[in-house]
Amino acid sequence: MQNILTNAMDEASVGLKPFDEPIYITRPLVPTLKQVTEKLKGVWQSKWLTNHGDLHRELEEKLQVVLKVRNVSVFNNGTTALLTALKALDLPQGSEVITTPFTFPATVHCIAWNGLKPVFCDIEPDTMTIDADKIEELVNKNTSAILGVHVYGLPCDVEKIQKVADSYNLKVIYDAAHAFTAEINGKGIGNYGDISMFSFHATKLFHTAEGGCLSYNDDQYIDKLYYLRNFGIKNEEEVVEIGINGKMNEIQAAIGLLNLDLIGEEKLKRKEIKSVYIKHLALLDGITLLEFPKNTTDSMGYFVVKIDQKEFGVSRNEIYDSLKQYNVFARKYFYPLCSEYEPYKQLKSSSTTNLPVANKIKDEVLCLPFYGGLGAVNAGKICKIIEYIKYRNKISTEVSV
Ligand code: T4K
Repeated sequence: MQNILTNAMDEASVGLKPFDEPIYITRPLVPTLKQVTEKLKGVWQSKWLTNHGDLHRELEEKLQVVLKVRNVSVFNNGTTALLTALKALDLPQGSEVITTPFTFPATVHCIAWNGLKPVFCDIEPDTMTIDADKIEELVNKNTSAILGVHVYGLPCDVEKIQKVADSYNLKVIYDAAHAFTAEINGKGIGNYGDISMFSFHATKLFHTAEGGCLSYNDDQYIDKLYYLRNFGIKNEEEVVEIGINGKMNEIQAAIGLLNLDLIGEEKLKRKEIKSVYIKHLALLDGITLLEFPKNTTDSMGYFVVKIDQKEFGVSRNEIYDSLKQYNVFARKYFYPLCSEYEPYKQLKSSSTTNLPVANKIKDEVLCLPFYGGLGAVNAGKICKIIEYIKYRNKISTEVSV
């Protein structure tokens, strides 16, 4: 078996050796230290480090334009932002929020931390977002809201979801952590639902090291969110809400303002990497590439493939493990499903019969390294490694039969 491999397509003949440095799923955009120091001069002079400083305000104003939304409230991270969004909606304690199991734990934890009950709905096979056609059957008299996730930046079926919500008087919240600058027909994704949350974590295309924001059209949330984000304090003598400390500090805001200037170029670099991945991987049987619907824009946060083990010959897990041997650290976002986590696995809606699509897809998805600094050449090399993994398996299967 070894001989056949060596003669036909061994690692050396295709120029494959592990990367010298680990290749991670992403690397954060960073402005130069000089730029950061320059930007922080005013902060140091004023000694105003947090609590709604000038840079915090400037970032909110700029984000309204970039995200094409009416209102933006920035937070110290996306999770606090989402927690606060749910709090602001005043949903009845113990009521049910229909959501997706195919997401980062924060989405579902925010529901539970608010004293609400998550109810899992299956996902749609192509976009992997909550299946809008399956929401209605989960609605009952205790349902108060729907929390959709624009996973990998792929928009949920926002129109259908709104229709169900309107029929049953439900609130709609979107976790748009992955969807910075995503649009539907030219409209900023943060305009849909009652409130949307964006994450500005270091692993996101646009980041403030840690951070996040809420976007919303209804002005009634401006003051409410302002108070909730700052312990409920209205003024020195009045506390009007059961608030939290969700404030973004000036150092985070400074990084954000500088990064806003960098994301255009970063997106172009990612576009090139995306086209290299597509060119090579589209040729391999058993790999499905994610397609963004025509009327939507890719926010360039993730590059995701789905592996059909039967067709590809190798499972997603084997590819993931084999890539590690080449110093490539792909990620299985989102495996396992949130419905399989200890705190949620007993829920009725966590049953595999309720979530057949999500349970299939969780074993198929693989997020490949995707960031400008990766470069087209390295992206090509990752494709070659994947191709080699497939080929190696094919040869060994042929030899063993
Ligand atoms: N909703 C959704 C749908 C989300 O995906 C997230 C976060 C949230 C809500 C919550 O938003 P935040 O509260 O975080 O704002 C990462 C991120 O930590 C997390 O923010 C993100 N989703 C999730 C999808 O990915 P991990 O556990 O995979 O991160 P970690 O530390 O393994 O980092 C991944 C790779 O990134 C590392 O291997 C190397 C690279 N990296 C990471 C950091 C932190 C760097 O190069 N530099 C860095 O500073 O969760």
